[in-house]
Amino acid sequence: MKFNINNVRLGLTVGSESQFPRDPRPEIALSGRSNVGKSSLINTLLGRKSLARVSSSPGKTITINYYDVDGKLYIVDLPGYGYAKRSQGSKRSWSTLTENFFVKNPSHDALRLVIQLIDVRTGPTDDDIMMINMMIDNAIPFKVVATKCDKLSKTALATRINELQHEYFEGTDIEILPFSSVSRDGREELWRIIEAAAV
Ligand SMILES: Nc1nc2c(ncn2[C@@H]2O[C@H](COP(=O)(O)OP(=O)(O)OP(=O)(O)O)[C@@H](O)[C@H]2O)c(=O)[nH]1
Ligand SMILES: [Mg+2]
Repeated sequence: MKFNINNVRLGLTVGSESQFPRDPRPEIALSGRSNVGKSSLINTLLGRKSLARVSSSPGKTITINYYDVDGKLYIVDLPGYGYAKRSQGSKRSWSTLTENFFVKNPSHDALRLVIQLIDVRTGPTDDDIMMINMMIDNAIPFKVVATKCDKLSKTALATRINELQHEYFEGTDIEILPFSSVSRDGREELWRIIEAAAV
């Protein structure tokens, strides 16, 4: 499916499970720890500077934001996890809402793909690995994308991606896609993946 990305807007902001959309429109969700670059990736994909809010104070908003792409697709910005300074209560509401997105969501069948972000330099955290295992266990299709690749030189990047691939995903069909919201590297390939998934 192709999309006119001049026709995008924030469609829905969901703060509790009763607000999940019920329409069958395909959804692509962004998952990853706080500050990994989910909102920046959405802005890069959609060619907007500040459609999705890039956090100056990470981990504050605990809502799930649905970006309406051309009336045909939702790109879903999930709240980031693993933000250490968050209060206990706010950590709990993170996990309840996000868990419900995956398990109690009336439009569960609309979820076509989760884009799981990892920081290219840090590599996957324990929480990232937990997310990936949850998606494998529940047969949720996902793609691992390494962000902030502009922070490494070209050769260091190739080495690092190889290293991560071998250390974490050896013997699986999981393939890491390098991405940068600064250089926009990986944008075209990610669009192809989204277009193929959003059928
Ligand atoms: N150099 C570089 N910085 C990036 C990149 N992507 C995001 N950042 C920076 O990383 C910080 C966090 O980016 P966000 O897009 O807000 O991260 P997020 O995952 O949406 O964070 P939460 O909303 O808190 O979950 C910001 O300062 C961004 O400018 C990237 O590809 N390269
Ligand atoms: Mg964000």
